[in-house]
Amino acid sequence: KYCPGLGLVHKAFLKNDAFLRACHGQETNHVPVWCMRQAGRYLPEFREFRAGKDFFETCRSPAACCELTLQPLRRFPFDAAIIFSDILVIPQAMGMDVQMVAGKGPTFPEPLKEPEDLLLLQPKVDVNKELGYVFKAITLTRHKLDGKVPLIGFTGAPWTLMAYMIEGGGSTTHSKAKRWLYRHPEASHKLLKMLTDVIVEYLLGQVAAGAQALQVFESHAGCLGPVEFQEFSLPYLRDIARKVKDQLKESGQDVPMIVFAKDGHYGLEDLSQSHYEVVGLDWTIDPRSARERTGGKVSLQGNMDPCALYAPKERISEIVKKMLEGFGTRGYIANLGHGLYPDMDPENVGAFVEAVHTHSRHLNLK
Ligand code: 1CP
Repeated sequence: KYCPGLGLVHKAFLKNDAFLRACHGQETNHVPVWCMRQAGRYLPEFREFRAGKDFFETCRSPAACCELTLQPLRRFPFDAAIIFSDILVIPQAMGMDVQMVAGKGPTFPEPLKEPEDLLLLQPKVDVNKELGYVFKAITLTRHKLDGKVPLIGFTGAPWTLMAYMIEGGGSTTHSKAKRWLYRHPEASHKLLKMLTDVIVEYLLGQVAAGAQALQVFESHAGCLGPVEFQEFSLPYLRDIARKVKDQLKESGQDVPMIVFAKDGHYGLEDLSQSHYEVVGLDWTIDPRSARERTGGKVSLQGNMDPCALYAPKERISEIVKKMLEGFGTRGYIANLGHGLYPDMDPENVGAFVEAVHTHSRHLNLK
């Protein structure tokens, strides 16, 4: 297979394909595991590397992104790497200013306020020009990984990105963004469509650069209800998967896609029929009921409460065992129900990974 920027790559070069096999529901010796935010502030080497550097400057440096992606893999036997970047690089590529403010998180000095503001966005984004730095980071990281584990690329989903672009940062209610859904439904769809177009190109660019799986983060599904989800989130999630897959099929590529709609399990049945191989779950759903509701149609990923990592190691091991028994070891990727927090003990992250590997090997022998 030829990928631009990658030269000749071959599947056989992958030394650990457990994650990709699990995405496709195939048997594995152990359940693969990775963590959302596995590159992050809970690691002293991350804090040291990032110290004094602007967050989005770091995102724009392929060498820095590569280093930060690899850091957690030097410590733990994770079964996948996720490229270090952020979902908010897309609003930036569309012409918006986004800054990372210490203690506050991502901030848009000039968020979208009214539908007229859509005219301020780039109508046609050249992803190679605006986001080529992410593609370079992916290619470099893929080379440096040398087939150790697969590399996951990612994007924010349209509704989640729209919410940030209107709220101007994090929010508990998302009332400014939801105001658009109820007051300006047409403009909302226009924005969601613009985002979808960029996202499709962005994901295809990530695959061309070497990403071996793709995760779509609908982090703000939880502030929508089932009706709004049906209208403003699901159709775009489907569109993204279908368009990316159609394009990849043409070049004979098969790249599994994961959809993670946090707090959106009211939509679980629909998500399991949205052309994604894997549905990611937060911790508010029981593994067995998630399996039932998705009818064995997809692989599942998740969903230990991140806060369980504050428990003593023996307790983590018990929680993991129960989770594995609930999901079963086939078509399953262990993860947390959301990202790691900065105050988590790296040792407990290691205990989590080890528990997944040990218990799942054991369960597979039964
Ligand atoms: O200085 C720092 O280190 C800031 C912390 C940080 C990090 C490590 C931010 C700010 N982003 C990231 C990297 C990041 N972001 C990754 C790296 C890969 C990995 O997982 O190891 C990923 C996948 C993201 C994706 C992301 N960014 C999401 C989706 C996942 C989720 O958490 O739901 C979201 C919502 C963001 C926005 C964002 N970026 C950063 C923060 C603190 C936030 C959340 C802000 C908020 O809503 O309050």
